[in-house]
Formats: sequence, structure tokens, C-alpha cells
Amino acid sequence: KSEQTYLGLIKHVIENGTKKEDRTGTGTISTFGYQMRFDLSEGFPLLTTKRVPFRLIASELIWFIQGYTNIRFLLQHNNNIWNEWAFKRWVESPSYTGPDMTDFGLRSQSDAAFASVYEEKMETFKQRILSDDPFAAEFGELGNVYGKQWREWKTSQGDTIDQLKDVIDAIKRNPESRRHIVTAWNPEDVPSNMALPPCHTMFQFYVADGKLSCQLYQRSADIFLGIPFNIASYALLTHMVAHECGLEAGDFVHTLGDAHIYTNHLEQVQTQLSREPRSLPSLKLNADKKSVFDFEVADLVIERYEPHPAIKGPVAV
Ligand code: UFP
Repeated sequence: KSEQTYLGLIKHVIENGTKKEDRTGTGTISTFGYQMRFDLSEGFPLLTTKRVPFRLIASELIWFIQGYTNIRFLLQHNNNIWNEWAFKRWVESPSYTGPDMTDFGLRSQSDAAFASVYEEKMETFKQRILSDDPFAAEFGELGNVYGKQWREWKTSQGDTIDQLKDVIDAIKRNPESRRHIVTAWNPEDVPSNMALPPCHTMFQFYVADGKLSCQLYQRSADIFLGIPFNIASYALLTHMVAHECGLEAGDFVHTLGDAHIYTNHLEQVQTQLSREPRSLPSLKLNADKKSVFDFEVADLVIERYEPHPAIKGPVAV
């Protein structure tokens, strides 16, 4: 049923979407406003109609939770999902002297010769982030992205607010509160201090009947590539917070703003729609770890995951 909820979103956008140009120049079909609900007691909502790499979701979430904003940690975990954003900052900086990388995302899809130059540059970039400390400090840094806003929100007084820790404390102290909110959208930082204005903008926790639910407002949703990650990531966060607070995991409610399918993903979503969903896997958290902040990537394990094969699709940068 959880999977049908996601497949229903694809169908909704195909049937009701309008053509819309976008920042990346790729083109989308898009609708505005949509809501999905996943009952986490049905199983862990990692899609089975294509393989979704859970280890990337787990290491990215630990990266957020630890308040990190430098891609070095991700690269050390063999996680490449944020590379393009850091790379973009490097090639647009005065320090970069190599071949022109303008619009590398789009150009590497249509121009094979350019793609090989780009891939070589990207490889050099990754190696330098891993091995060169000053380079990593300057170009591995994505600015005030999720980790910073969740754990070290800057106040006008010059202090910081640990929103994630505060919300967990509040859930324990005062579960019935209607104010369990964490926001990543910081209007002061959005224009210039972050690589990508946050897509998952804010989330709220809710406690009733011994269960912890979570709702996310996502302003912009790449339905084929982004959303399967985002669902699993917030489901995982909900389980982790529930674990620390001694609650069961309830529902994950996913509310979308601009919900779009890139035109170069249309074939891929048709393949996915033609596949029969399988039973959902389950999540196992290391019970020895009591706090959300103690979990490491290896403490988060998915069991009985038997998906259809992965489906590739180009990332719009
Ligand atoms: N996107 C997601 N989920 C994410 C993430 C990005 O769907 O977690 F980081 C997609 C949405 C959109 C693009 O297609 O990335 C961001 O572009 P924009 O800032 O123009 O909305």
C-alpha cells in the first residue's frame, strides 16, 4: 500500500501535470500541492519497484544529524549525492583554471567528449576533497545547508539554536505540544549562503497513542530521483527519534509543493509503473544506541529488501 501511494503520485502528475520550464533547463511536467501518508507500521517505505540505495540515505541522514555541511564525510562513506553542488562552487570560483565547465550537468548528457573531460575533473575534485585539508575546507563546504540549520541555527544575538536536540527534548517533556517544528528554510541564508536552497523545508512531529508521526513540507520535489530518497530519509529519522523517545513510529506525512517529473525521466517512470510492488523491507536500529546523536551509519540496517533492479536517470543540476 505504501508503494501504491508513491505510484499514485506519478500517475497523478502524468495525468494532471502541466508543462513547466525550470531553472535547470531540462523541462518538467508539474503540479502544485500533493500529500502522501505512509503508515510506518506497514513496513519501511523503501521502494521495491526500483532499487533505492539505503546506505546513501543512511549516511546522508547521519551527516545532517551530526550538523555536518562538508561533503568530505559523505565521500568517506562513498556517498556522491552532493558532489555536483560542491563541484559547481569550485568550477565557478577564481581558483579553478581548467576547461570551461559551464552547465556541466546538461552538457555532459548531450556531449560525450565533454562528459569524459567532466568526469575526469570530478574525479580529481573528489580526490582533492579527500586528501587536501585546506582544499576540502574551502570547496567541500556547501554553506549553511541542512546540518547547519538543524543543529546550529544562527540567531540575531550571535548564539546558535540546536533545533533537532530541542525538538527531541520537547517531545519527551511535552509530547502533546503542537510546536514540534524544525525548519531548514532560513530566509537570511537562502539567497547566497547555501549551495541549494533546502527542498525539505520544514518538518513537524506529532505524538498520540504512544506513536510518533512526522510531517514534512517539501517545496520542490523531483518525483523520480529525489522523492524515493526523501520518503526513506524522513521515515528513518522518524524511527530514530521514536527510538530515543520510547515511542512507536506512527505515520510519515509527505506534503509537496512543486511536484514534478523531469521530461528526461518519463520513460523511467513508465518502466516503474509497469512493475509489481513487492513486500516492504524492515528497519533494524542498533538497540545499544539510545540517542539519535549516537547512531553511526552501521547502526541503521535494512532487512528483507528484495527490490526490482535500479533504474538510471540523469540528475538535473
Ligand atoms: N530535489 C528533491 N529532493 C531533494 C533535493 C532536491 O526532489 O532532497 F535536495 C530536487 C527538486 C528539484 C531540484 O528538482 O532538486 C532542486 O531545484 P530547485 O531549487 O530549482 O527547486
